[in-house]
Amino acid sequence: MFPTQFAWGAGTAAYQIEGGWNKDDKGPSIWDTFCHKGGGHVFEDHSGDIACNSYELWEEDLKCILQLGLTHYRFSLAWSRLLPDGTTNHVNEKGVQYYNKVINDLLASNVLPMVTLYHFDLPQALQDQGGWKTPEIAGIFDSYARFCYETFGDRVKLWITLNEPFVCAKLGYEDGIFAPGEKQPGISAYLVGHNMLRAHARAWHSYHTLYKEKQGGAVSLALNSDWAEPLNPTSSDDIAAVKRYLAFSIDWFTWPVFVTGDYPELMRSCIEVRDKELGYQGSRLPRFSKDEPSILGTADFFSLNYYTSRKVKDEGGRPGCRMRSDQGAVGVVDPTWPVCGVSWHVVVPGHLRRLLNYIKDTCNNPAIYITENGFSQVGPVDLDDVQRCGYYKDAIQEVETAIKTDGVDVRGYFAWSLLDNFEWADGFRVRFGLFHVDFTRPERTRTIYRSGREYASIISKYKTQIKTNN
Ligand code: GBH
Repeated sequence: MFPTQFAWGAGTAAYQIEGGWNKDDKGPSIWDTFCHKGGGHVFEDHSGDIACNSYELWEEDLKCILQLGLTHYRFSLAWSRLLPDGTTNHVNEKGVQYYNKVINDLLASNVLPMVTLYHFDLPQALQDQGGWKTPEIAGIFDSYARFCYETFGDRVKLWITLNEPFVCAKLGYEDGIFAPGEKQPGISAYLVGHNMLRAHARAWHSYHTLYKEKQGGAVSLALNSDWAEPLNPTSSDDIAAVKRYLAFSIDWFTWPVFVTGDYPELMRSCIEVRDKELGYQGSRLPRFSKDEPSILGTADFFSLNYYTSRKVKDEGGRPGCRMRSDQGAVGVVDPTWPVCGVSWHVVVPGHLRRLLNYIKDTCNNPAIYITENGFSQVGPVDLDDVQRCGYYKDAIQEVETAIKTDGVDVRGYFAWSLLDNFEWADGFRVRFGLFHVDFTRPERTRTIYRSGREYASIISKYKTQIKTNN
């Protein structure tokens, strides 16, 4: 039994579904650039130019949402569709109209919007000025956020400022496999993470000073993390490595926002040891300035994206200047864990419950929305995706146990994703949808998977229970 008012949702992100990459007045984003430069950065040089064409087919998406019986829908705004050069100097009214229609249609259908301001698609014009590596980006993001609160906040009450700063920083600047594709290991990711936290905090403070009273909504940022366990549970080195692994993934962002207002000491000390060895004067991990608005306390709820798990082994003495060497730990896949779809994705349902408890224990028992959790399919399309059905059932069961048995304050569950879509560097090869999308047809026909029907029936069972209890 789930609490009354539990949010049952599904999510998408603008670049992954909208298409219309240069329709009307939209400006390019770093993902447009990254895909268009070709060279195999993205599987078979796929791009989100058309994707699910949700920019033109929103009403088809709405039908899917209604078919599932969702209470909430999470989607993101394409910053450069609203503000083509990233600044409020120029507003694209067509973009405003598009999102107004999405929001109004949802509300008219009794579905509540959860809106992400930023899901990986920085306006290219801002990237050209240094993007997330420059301190100025925090103020620019804040202006964009205020514009969105002002324009949509009379109707949107759940806001996510940034999706997964960890992924933006690490995949975009450490590994270079996501846009903007920069590979400056051991340096830029820390800077990018830092400016993302500053940007988020500015936008949270703006909401609370200027809009909270009038609009009554809540603002957070979406954090992702693997669950981690020691490779050898009797090795104290591996146990210590797990602590470092978590310090460099989830704690990196939760400590500043929920715990101390600063990075985990463990993370700082690991990096500083290596700084000295490498002859750096200061630290590569920036410090928060006392003259800026505080980072601590800038989340009205916890937004968690969870997919997978790793076994962690110590590799303490590894030389070099990389996040991995700073951390002295590496996560590996346990060969006995079932893989779902793509190779990074091993599924251990009980680990969602453990991660929820970890957040409860380390972040002062926050209200938690699971804003992403899902399972993919690769290879031939199989609408009868029994395995994914099972994974959804198990995951949701673990959430229920975390609530009932462990007292974790979970307020909602959002499946990822509503639709098969552009899965970033994996292109259209990896399908996370509850609905299949036929990318070979101009209509981009949506067809429900068995897992979509399974999810719909879980939601409808919940709704019946709520009715009978009232
Ligand atoms: C989410 O990130 C994103 O928010 C969402 O947009 C995306 O569709 C969803 O994941 C599914 O991937 O082995 O180097 O290829 C979750 C974090 C980051 C996990 C990329 C998988 C692949 C790493 N994901 N990572 S790699």
